[in-house]
Amino acid sequence: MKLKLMAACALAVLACAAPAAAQPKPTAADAKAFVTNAEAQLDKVNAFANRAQWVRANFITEDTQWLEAKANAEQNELVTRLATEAAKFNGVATDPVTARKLKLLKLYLVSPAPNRPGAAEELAGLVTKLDSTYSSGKFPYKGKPITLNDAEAVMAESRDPAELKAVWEGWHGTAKVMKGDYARFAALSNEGAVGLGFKDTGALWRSNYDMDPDAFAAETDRLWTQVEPFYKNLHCYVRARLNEKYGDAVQPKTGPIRADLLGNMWAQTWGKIYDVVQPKTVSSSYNLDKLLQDNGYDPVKIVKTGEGFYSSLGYAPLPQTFWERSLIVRPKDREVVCHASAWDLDDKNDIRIKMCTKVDGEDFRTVHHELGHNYYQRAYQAQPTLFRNGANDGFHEAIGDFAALSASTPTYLNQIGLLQTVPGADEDIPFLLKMALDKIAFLPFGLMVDRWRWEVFAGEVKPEQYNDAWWALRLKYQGLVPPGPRPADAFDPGAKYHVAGNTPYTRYFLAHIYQFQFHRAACAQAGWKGPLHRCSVYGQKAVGEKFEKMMALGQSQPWPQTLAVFSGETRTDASAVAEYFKPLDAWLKVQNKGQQCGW
Ligand code: X8Z
Ligand code: ZN
Repeated sequence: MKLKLMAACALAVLACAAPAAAQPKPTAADAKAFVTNAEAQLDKVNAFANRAQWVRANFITEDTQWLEAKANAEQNELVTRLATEAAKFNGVATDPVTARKLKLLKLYLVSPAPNRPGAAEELAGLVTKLDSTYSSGKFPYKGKPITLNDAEAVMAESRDPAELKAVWEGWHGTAKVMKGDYARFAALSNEGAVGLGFKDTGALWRSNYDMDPDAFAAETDRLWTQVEPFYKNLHCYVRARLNEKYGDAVQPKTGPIRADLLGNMWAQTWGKIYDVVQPKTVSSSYNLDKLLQDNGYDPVKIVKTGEGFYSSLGYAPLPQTFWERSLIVRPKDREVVCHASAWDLDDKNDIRIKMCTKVDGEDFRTVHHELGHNYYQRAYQAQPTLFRNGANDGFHEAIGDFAALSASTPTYLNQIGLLQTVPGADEDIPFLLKMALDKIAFLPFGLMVDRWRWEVFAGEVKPEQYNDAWWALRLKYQGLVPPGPRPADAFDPGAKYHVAGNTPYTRYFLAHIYQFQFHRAACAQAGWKGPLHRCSVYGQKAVGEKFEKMMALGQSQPWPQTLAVFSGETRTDASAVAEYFKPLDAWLKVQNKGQQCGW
């Protein structure tokens, strides 16, 4: 009995006060040995968990959910135990690499489990179930059940407000079954975060940016202030055009925009309604959706084209196994997680993507986005386990978007034979408007998703307030309202993948700023003298080489130093966003004359 207690104490150092006096003080060498051993254990548990996750995401069944939850629980238990044990080196003067690894160990899990029997299993079970429920969500429409993909196509293409409202409400209704599980999941995740010394799960997430968590929150406020005026100009312009199209009864001239009119289920990108809001005086001579379709592109050809862009920067081709093992098209015969993702199964060369690719401009860009994750994973492969990650998670999301900024230019589309004639400067405004409908419209959404979760994890928003708090933030940041009153049992946050799938979201807000910083730095390196939005670094091997140097560093040092390696800058800075969109902002201000902007 006594022995058993001792063993339990050794595993849970923090919970046991008594044995401390008897133990010799750990040394720096002990700390180094500890992290080396921890990394070996992580490699082992991850190899199994990665496979289980891949299989569940590609074949959602009762059994694969069971297997994934078991693997994730084991991974979670191991990491939580290691992170707890790491505390015994607090105050030990370790070398800087070991010190960083000890810190990263505590930040490794998105949702650590409470350190008590059964908790990791319960948490992992909820995480798998929420993600699977979202991914297999369907609702009846015109007499048959439709998937999110079908619903998204209606949101993008329909211009009938009644139809948009019905489909929007149908999809959002699928999330209400998740509310109870989400509340339980949040409580467990918080208990785990507190066990590791964080205030709550939100504080854990905010601690992963090489600065104090409160300073990071303030940093996101600062960045939002930099871009908010531009978002408001875009909102104002788009609202006026929607009002012209749909009339006062559907979209009033003043106040917020109806969330189902913007071409996207979450109103996070608005590019699909370019036809509704396009400039009246000058039109765009091409439509990327149409170019891809007319030129016989299929999903695999889009991925090959994406690979071609990265090859032009000097990167080695994707391995043969990428093509054999990736999921590129939605299978008809089974449930899968269609939300796009990029995987590294073995930290060697087994990289893959998994997405239900459509042949359109949106997925042309998403393919570049996903491949960016894969090229990053490959670049930092030689780093030790705990450094095999993005400099921060915003970097990971920005790599592929940076590539897509060049790959979206008419110059590039012409170089790869998609576009016959490169339009002149007279088409700058249509081009920039299309880009802003995706990149600028996204910014407040990129911010508000985690503002909501930060409030939930901090206990400021209780389960009965989940939906109202969500819409308060949707209104505050995005200036949006739902198409009609929401039912009392609605759980609209759960209708967004990253909430159901427990993926932090501030990373995308950051990425929407970093990608323009990378782009500006890359164009300067390439000697580009023209406007930023017309620059493409396709084929610029020297740029690729320098970018690779940054990527290869992974998470081995604080991100500001890593940013400096490529761009010479040490801060996140939206001035590159402003520079890229400057001509459009000026144009929007003229269009908005006489309007009462804001909401
Ligand atoms: O989730 C993604 C990627 C996978 S990491 C497709 N994105 C966010 C979203 O879809 O909500 C990319 C941009 C924002
Ligand atoms: Zn991504």
